[in-house]
Amino acid sequence: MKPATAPLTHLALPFFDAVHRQLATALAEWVPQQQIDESDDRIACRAWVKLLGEQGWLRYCVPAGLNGALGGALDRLDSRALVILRETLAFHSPLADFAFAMQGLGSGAITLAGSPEQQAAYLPLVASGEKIAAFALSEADAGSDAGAMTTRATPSAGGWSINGSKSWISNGGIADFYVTFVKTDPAAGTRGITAFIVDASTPRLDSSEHITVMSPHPLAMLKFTNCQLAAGAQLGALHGGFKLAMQTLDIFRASVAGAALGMARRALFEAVQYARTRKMFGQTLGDFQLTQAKLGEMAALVDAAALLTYRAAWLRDEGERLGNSVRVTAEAAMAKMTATENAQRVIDMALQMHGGLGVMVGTKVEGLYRDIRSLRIYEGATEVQQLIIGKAVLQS
Ligand code: COS
Repeated sequence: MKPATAPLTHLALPFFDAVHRQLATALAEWVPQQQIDESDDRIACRAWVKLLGEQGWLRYCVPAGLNGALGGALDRLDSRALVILRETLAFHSPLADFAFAMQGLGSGAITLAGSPEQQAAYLPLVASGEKIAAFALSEADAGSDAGAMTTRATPSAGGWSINGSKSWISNGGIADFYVTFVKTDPAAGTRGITAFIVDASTPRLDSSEHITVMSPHPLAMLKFTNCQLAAGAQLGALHGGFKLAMQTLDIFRASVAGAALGMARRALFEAVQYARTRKMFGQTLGDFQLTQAKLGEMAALVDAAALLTYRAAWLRDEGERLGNSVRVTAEAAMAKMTATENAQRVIDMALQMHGGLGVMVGTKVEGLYRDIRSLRIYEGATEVQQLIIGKAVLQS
C-alpha cells in the first residue's frame, strides 16, 4: 500500500498565500519522517511539543512581535497557518496535532490581551516548546454554560487568592502554566469573570487527578485551594475574562475544524487505498457502485468542510490585515460544527468499508474513529455551535 501522504491540491484555492503553500508542503514532507512512540500519551505529548518546538513549527502558535522578540514566525497569529498546520498534523498523528494546538489555545489569550511583560515572559517559550500551555475554562458543572463557573478569585494581600476546581483540562498535569478563567464578581454572570496566568508551580494547585479518555491525551482536573497569585498574574481587563475566552475560541474553533478535516482526509485516503486493493466476488471493492457512491459522498463531505474551514480562517486573517477585526464567531462555529460532524461520518463510512479490519484495534481507521469523537464536544459542542449560528442568523 502506498505511504499516506497528505493531499496538497486544495492549497491552490484563493484562500491561501504563498507562505501557506510552502508551510503545508514542508510539513507534509516532515511529519511522516518523525518517529514518536505514542503508547504513553503524556510522554508522547511532551516529546511532540519538544520536537515541534525545536523544528520551528510552534512558531505559528504565537505572533512575531517587535523585531521577532515574541518568537512567532508571522507578524500576527495567522488563522490559515493554524488551520493547515493542524490539518496536516492530524492527517498523520492526532496526538501531534493536539500537542501543537494546545500551545496555541493555551497561549492565545496572552497573545490577545497580555501585557508586554506577560507576552515576553511566556510567548517565546511557548514558541520554542520550552513551556507547555493550557487553557482552563470548563468546570464539572460549567461546560457548555461556561458563564456558570464557580471557581473564585478574591482579592488578597498583593494579589488574588483562588479557590475552586476546573475539569477536563487538556495538558492538565504536564502544562507549565494554565490560562485560567474565574469569577471575580459572582453576581455579575459573564461580566464578572477574569483571566489569570497560573503557573503550574503555584503552591496548592493540584493537577494530579488525571482523566482517562477513549483516545488518550493528557487531561486532568485542577484543584485550587487558597492559591495565591500576584496582581501581575491578571490577564486582560478585570471582569473581561469571558469575552477574552470567547475571542480566543473564535480563533481556535476554526483550527479544530482544520484538525477534523485532516482526520477526514486520512480516512478517505485509507478507504480509497482499501477499495483499490480489496478483492471480493471476483473484483475489487472499488469496482462496486455501492463503494463508488460512498466514496463520492465522503469526498463531498470533506470538501464542504474544507471550504467552510478555510473561509472562517481567511475571514479572520483578512479582518486583521485590514485592521477591522470583524467578529467571525458564526463562521468559526459553522466551520467547527460542519467539519467535526462531517469527519465523524466520513470516518465511520471508511471504517464500515474496512469490515472486520475496521474494528481491529491498531488499524488506522479504528484509531481515527476514537480520535474524532471528542472534537464534536471540546471547544464548544456541536449544540453550542448551533446555538451561536442560530443567534447570529436571528440578529442578521
Ligand atoms: N467575542 C466577543 N464577545 C463575545 C463573544 C465573542 N465571540 N461571544 C460572546 N461575547 C460576549 C457577548 O457579546 C456578551 O457581551 P455583553 O455582556 O457585553 O452583552 C457576553 O459575551 C455574554 O455573551 P452571551 O450572552 O452570548 O453568553 P452566554 O452565557 O449565553 O453563552 C455560549 C454563550 C453558549 C456561546 C458560550 O457560553 C460558549 O461558547 N460556551 C461553550 C464554551 C466552550 O467552548 N467550552 C469549551 C472550553 S475549551 S475545551
